[in-house]
Amino acid sequence: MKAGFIAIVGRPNVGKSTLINKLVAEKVAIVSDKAGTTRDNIKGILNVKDNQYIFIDTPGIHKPQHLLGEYMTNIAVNILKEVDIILFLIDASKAIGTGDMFVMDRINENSNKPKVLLVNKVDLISDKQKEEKLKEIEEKLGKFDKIIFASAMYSFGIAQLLEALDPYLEEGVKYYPDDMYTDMSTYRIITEIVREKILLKTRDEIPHSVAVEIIDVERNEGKKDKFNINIYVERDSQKGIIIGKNGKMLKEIGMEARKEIEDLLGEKIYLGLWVKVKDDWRKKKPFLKEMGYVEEK
Ligand SMILES: Nc1nc2c(ncn2[C@@H]2O[C@H](COP(=O)(O)OP(=O)(O)OP(=O)(O)O)[C@@H](O)[C@H]2O)c(=O)[nH]1
Ligand SMILES: [Mg+2]
Repeated sequence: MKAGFIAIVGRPNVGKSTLINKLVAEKVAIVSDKAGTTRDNIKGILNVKDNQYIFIDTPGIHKPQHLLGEYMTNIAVNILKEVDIILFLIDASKAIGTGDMFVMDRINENSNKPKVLLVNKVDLISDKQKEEKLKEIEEKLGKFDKIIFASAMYSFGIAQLLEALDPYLEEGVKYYPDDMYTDMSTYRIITEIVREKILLKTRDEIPHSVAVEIIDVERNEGKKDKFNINIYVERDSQKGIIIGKNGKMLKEIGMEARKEIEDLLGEKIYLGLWVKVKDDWRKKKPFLKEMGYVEEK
């Protein structure tokens, strides 16, 4: 038996959540094209023969602009101190920039554990660009214990990644039962599914201004359960956009989310979505706490 905790870190939008979902072959983390999608540390557990890989997806590390951003970056940075292996993701299709170097600095400050660099989105670059990328990595980021080229989206490089991590797992331990693949509760996954549908349909500030909470579940004998869910935004104008003309947008969000939640639960449900305004909630600690976005000490 061997096991290890592996933090998947990197700047926003490099594909961390896409990778963890591919690794555990389940959707544990939501994915979108908007930077800042993930707000929690999320475990994805993979058992291969006698190896247990415990991956931790993290929010993109960035220079925060408000309390929510601070929470997101802090939990991603703090987990660096606790894991056995650091898996640092960069985007192959973009030049290595200050955002990546900012993450590298946080890694070096907080961990002396093995560091594996995963160059993701290689489907977007040529073989020649791969060679150039290696030089750029050495110049801007320095040395790594291993470097892997992969495409989380196309499941390319996954086997090589598991092989690269194998020597760094700790002998003689196992932390989770075989059938457990995440630490996310079903309710948390449900609110994240709703948030994902909103992220995929909105732009500018809206994706960042949305929080989702389950208010209650009405259970009636012989009828479908009804999940009442609040969607919080920061201003009235955002509420209008999410509801849409004649409620069209909210209806679409509801339909898409409901289908996915039904697949997850294996039963039909009603979904009641309610849009509420909480002015500037991303800057307000009590509300962040209510949403679970405050670090437990
Ligand atoms: N072409 C390509 N796109 C990818 C790949 N992996 C992820 N993406 C896309 O990149 C975008 C961001 O993916 P996420 O997995 O949400 O990125 P993340 O690093 O978790 O982002 P944050 O949670 O915001 O930090 C999405 O549009 C993905 O579909 C890949 O291997 N190739
Ligand atoms: Mg993510």
